[in-house]
Amino acid sequence: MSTATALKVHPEEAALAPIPDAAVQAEPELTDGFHLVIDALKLNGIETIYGVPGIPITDLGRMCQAEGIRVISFRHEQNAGNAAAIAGFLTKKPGICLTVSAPGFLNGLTALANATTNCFPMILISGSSEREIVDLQQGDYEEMDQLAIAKPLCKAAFRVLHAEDIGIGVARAIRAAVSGRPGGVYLDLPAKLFGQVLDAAKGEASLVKVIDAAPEQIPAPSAVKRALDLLKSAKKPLIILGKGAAYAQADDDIRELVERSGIPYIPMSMAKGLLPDNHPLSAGAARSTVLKDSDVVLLLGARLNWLLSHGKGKQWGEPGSKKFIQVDIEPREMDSNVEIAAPLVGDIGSVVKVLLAGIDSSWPGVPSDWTSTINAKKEANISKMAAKLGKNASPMDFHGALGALKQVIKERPDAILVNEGANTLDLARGVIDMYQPRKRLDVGTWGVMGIGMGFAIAAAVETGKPVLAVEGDSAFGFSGMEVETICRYNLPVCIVIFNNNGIYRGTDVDPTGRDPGTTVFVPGSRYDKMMEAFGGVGVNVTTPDELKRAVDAAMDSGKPTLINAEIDPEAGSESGNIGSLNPQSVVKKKK
Ligand code: ADP
Ligand code: TPW
Ligand code: MG
Repeated sequence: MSTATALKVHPEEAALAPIPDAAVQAEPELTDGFHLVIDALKLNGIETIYGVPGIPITDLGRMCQAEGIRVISFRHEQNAGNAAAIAGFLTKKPGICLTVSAPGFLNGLTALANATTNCFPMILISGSSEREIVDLQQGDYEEMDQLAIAKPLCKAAFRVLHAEDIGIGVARAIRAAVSGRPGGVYLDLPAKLFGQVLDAAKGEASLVKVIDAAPEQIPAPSAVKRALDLLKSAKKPLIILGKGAAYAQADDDIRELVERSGIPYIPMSMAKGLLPDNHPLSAGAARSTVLKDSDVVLLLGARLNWLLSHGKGKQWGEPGSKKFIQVDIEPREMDSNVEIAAPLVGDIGSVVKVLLAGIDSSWPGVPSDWTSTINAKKEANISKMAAKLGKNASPMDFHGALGALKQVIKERPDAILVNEGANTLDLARGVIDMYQPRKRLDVGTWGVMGIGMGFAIAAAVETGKPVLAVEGDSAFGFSGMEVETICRYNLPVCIVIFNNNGIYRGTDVDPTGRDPGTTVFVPGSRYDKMMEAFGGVGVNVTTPDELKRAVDAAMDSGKPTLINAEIDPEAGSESGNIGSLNPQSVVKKKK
């Protein structure tokens, strides 16, 4: 029995005179809801919780800490939730976010929904008010029907009403989060549950250790044959690696599949580094060519959503010119946007293994005119880009600053790069090469701003590696208060703010002259001072050389650092690379 369950409670302790020793011996050992939650999490290998304390979970956090679970306390639940979500992505174990009721729960909910959208396994555990009062809407403290609200925004939502069901509740939440397509799960724990007392032996027996939480799923041989036949028939094959492939942690087999088949590949943003970006078969620098001209495309853990233009349209060349093989754990992903000629439903680790078995002596290889077309395009694009990156000008533009950061990651390939913003995101994704799997963490499927500090904190906590967070000045503002958290836990996080005085650009004006333009911030802001306020290191830089020196110093020291990089306010473009998604008014305003 763990120390947590070995709690001795005498129901009338306070009212009684000292109890003779013999009577204490006879008392049954008791446990309660608090201890059972902690024991259930520990039994299932949960080592870290991200959250914000308050009624009714303050003591739960304290007791978790006392019991050896690491508790990282944040300044806002959304950041704690984002931390939990990315912890799930990095470890394949559900990341846990712990919040108070109604407002804290709602603050965490955006992160839960984002985790579900991105297929990150996460459990949001929120305390809640008394069921009887909530259901009659009698105005309890932080009253809200949280279970009903969470349900449409996550994979599964559960509530535990009886302490003896905590074990099952936690087990269900874990299995729902990590099995099949991973995602967010909500677990509702009403305040009353924590104080419910139970015989300790009965409590311990009620705990459930989840066995094989994400079972292997192997596709049928006929589906594998269909896919291999199609792949072998290709004249211009292409592999697209998505973040599902990064999540699967089948790194060696994925690399083997690419190298043995000789098929060129492009990585989606968070799949960068699965194979190093300077790999000879990377077609990242010839992306538009390969999307347009390929004939058979193998999707490995990547959805044909907006990020791939839904698999159709101009970007994909002539209609009907393409056949898709899709590997995904979620059967309903097949044919979601276009016809999938060869669906391979299973977990990526298992599927890649069976595909590899089929890349044998019968494998025809990849026609050399396809690879040489790609290589020519790549070389042209890479040398065009190199010219932009070498400038050491002041004021800096994005490319100048990114040239310096590209070099940092090249020299420190095990550092984790967190990235959000518009221009800051789109340009960094293209410029900064990644060399190792799961080292690039960004805004993902929704393009959501605000993941920065939560992701950076969890990346440092979960991996112990140095983190470089490259943040647009607007993007940073969504989670910026967590610099205090970074200092408090003394995490090796170096934040670089690309400070161009605003969203996209720092040049907007209010045509009436009354207020600042809607996309601009205080000119010349010094975000570095924020870090200094909490004992971290703040640096202001104006050239790429200064930037490189400051980042190197931060990474060498491991000290929490924020570098305010002054970027030309004129340098960016509206919405970065996705300006075309912006609706434009066609109506001229009447005078
Ligand atoms: P990207 O944004 O990088 O293109 P997406 O998030 O669109 O990636 O797609 C990831 C896909 O990977 C999802 O459809 C998800 O179901 C799938 N997936 C996640 N984990 C696994 C796994 N272990 N095996 C197979 N597919 C997975
Ligand atoms: C939760 C809309 C997309 S990008 C962005 C916003 C506000 C900020 C861009 O400015 P930044 O980058 O970060 O300074 P840069 O380099 O171009 O100047 N709210 C949420 N998510 C999104 N995506 C938005 C708003 C948006
Ligand atoms: Mg900006």
